[in-house]
Amino acid sequence: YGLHRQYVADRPSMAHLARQTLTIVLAGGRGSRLGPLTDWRAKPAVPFGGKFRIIDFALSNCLNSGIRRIGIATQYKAQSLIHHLQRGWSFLDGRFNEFIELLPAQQRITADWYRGTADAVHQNLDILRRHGPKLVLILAGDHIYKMDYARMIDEHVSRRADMTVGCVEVPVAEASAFGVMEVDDQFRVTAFREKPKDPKPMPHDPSRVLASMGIYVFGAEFLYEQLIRDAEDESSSHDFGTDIIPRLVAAKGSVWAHRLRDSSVQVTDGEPYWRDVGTIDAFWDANMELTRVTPALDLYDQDWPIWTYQEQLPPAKFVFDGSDRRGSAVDSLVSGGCIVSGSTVRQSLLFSSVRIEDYCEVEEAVILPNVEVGRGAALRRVVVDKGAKIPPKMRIGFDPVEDAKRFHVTDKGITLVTPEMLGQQLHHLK
Ligand code: ADQ
Ligand code: ADP
Repeated sequence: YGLHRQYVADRPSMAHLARQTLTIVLAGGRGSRLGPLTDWRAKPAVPFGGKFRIIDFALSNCLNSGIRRIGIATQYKAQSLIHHLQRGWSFLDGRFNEFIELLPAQQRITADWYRGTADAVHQNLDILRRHGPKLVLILAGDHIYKMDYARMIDEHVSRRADMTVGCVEVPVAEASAFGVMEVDDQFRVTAFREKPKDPKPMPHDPSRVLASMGIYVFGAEFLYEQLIRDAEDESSSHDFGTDIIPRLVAAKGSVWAHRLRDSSVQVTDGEPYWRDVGTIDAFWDANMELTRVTPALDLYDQDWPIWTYQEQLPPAKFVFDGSDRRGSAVDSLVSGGCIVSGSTVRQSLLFSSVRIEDYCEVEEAVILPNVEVGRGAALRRVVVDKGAKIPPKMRIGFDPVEDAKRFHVTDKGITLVTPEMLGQQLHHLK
């Protein structure tokens, strides 16, 4: 007891640990399973939830966790992401040693772009060292969740871990998309395999595996040593999941798992909310969930706000055009600048400045900003990309065979419509 008390007394506060931490958000991947949605933008820049971009969730978690030194590694199709970060996330104050810094791939060490996630951090080693953090938190910029990272860091420090990996339980059927780990009863990682074909389920539940969230805490010096060693290894693909973690676990390093369950700021049905919106179906599903009366992801929680950039726009407006139809939306999220005129919108998300003309039916639709839906059009189970103009009377989502000729129809029957599929050129887009 005496020892324990002394330890607790010596222990830095979570706020102190958060201040000693620098975060690198990995935002350079392709996210290729999102198909045409990521033709022109990186996955972290994909709009989500009526007014956010996917990366806003990881960044908001940082701020809400007290972490205010953030580097963002960008590479693939970064213009839209950079644009968003510059407009929405440039408010941290350098005078207080707070910053959000862009770390574009720029061939600082060799002639290579970021080859893998570990290489993306390694190529910024000099920048990391200059900031001199004690701890480094590595995040993926492409998941939707709320998490208090200070708790994960606190656990890392109190366990005196070399590395801590954030984890969640996922169904066995999805395991091959993740790093899958085995842990002992203290949650020390005893085995780790990246995207295994024959994953080993959790001992108490054969239907689930413990999956890596792709987020990690390291002591800074330990991380630097690992990255330098990895960079010298020519057989490595320079990826945390494929190379660094399996190597550390095999060498019986002190690698621990931190469950989102332990530290989640909200738990629904016993499972914390965490979504990898990696496919169009998963993207549509996660957006649709938000139209429920009490969705698992509460965007209205003032204690854990999600920050974003938003344009100054007039309020959403619903017009009764004087004939037989009232403009209305039910079970829907409607952003600023939208006008719904003489049409009904059900179970849908309208991002900013969407116009719905008279006599339209819009149902289970995710409509990104600046879309126009012409008079008499009908949309069902669709995702409409930014700036598309749906011609009057066009029906989408009723005949999958017809739709597949022009648009992108998923296995689940969700239709993705982009301006290009409608033959609309970039210079016509708003
Ligand atoms: P993956 O889903 O394969 O697995 P990955 O493609 O490595 O994820 O991307 C992880 C993050 O890093 C993303 O935010 C991505 O944008 C970014 N990224 C990818 N390549 C990059 C590069 N070359 N430069 C900069 N950023 C890059 C990972 C882990 C798994 C874990 C899942 C959880 O490897 O173990 O289960 O994430 O989703
Ligand atoms: P923004 O950054 O303007 O908010 P998005 O998030 O929709 O826009 O990102 C789309 C990005 O892709 C923009 O930079 C846009 O200029 C670019 N883009 C869209 N369509 C094309 C195209 N057909 N050819 C080249 N670039 C395109």
